[in-house]
Amino acid sequence: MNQKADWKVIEKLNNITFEDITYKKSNGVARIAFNRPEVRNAFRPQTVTELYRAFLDAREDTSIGVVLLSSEGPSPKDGVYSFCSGGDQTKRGYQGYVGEDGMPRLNILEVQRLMRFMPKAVIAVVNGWAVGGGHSLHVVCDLTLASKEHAIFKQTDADVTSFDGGYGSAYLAKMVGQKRAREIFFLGRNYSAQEAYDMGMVNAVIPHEELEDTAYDWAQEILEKSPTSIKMLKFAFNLTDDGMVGQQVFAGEATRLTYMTDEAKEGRDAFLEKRKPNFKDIKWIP
Ligand code: S0N
Repeated sequence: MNQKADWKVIEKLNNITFEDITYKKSNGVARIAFNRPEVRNAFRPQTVTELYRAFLDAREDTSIGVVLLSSEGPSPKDGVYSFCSGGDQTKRGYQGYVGEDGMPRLNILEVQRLMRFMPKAVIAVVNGWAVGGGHSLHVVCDLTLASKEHAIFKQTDADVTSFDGGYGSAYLAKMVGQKRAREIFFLGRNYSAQEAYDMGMVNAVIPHEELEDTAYDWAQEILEKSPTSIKMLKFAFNLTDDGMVGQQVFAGEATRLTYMTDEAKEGRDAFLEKRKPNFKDIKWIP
């Protein structure tokens, strides 16, 4: 593989100038990275707004098939690498994380849903601490690659009373099993990349220096596959865990595929021409 990346940096989208994240694209791959290394890439409301905007752009861009969720670093203060340390606790108010508009929000959950339901593969590139809400984000990603030397997985939600009872915990349990998931949350220990791999929540442990290039290679490998297959497979994998919403997302795509048939064209045209539809030439294929 090893197709060289030719990144095009996107500094702003519409009225949002990216400060808390970096966003760039190359050959079908979008890379969205936390950029607050001095606070272990904790997300404040502004970070979440920027994340949402970038993910939305990646979803809408038909040239993009894979999104890498990564981070910048290490910290200029102490040289420590961090993927993300979750919600910025200095911004946590009485009812949520409070941004410039003074409104308390938990809108990282909207980012989680965007990642979960976007018809493209999302890969977590965990180059350091993945903690709290940062841990949850890696869980929501379709795949996770982890730095052999620097990745550390840890759940502090029960330490700071800010817990993810959704995908971050329940979906994690589907991945690593109930006992392990409860251990991760109830004890809040540190787990290395290898331990996370052995538990089944990491796809590969990669030498730190090769992590970003490897993630790009994995993305290129996925991009060689059929886009519709990747989309339908992602929604199929999601379906059983997402209840009626999972069915809705999967079924919407079935409707879209049906739109592409002569049968659907006849149904629409008959209505527009104010006549009865004629489906008699359509075969009832077993
Ligand atoms: C990441 C940890 C383990 C790193 O430890 P280390 O290496 O010893 O560094 P520190 O000295 O602790 O930190 C360096 C500097 O960074 C600041 N900082 C780190 N994390 C945060 C943070 N989350 N918020 C604000 N600042 C942070 C430190 O204060 C320090 O600054 P200085 O240099 O000025 O002293 C360790 O840092 C750690 O444990 N961090 C806290 C992790 C945590 O508890 N995160 C919150 C957990 N909860 C959530 O994220 C939930 C968020 C949420 O919105 C949500 C809500 C409902 C449902 C779902 C979610 C969801 O997101 O999933």
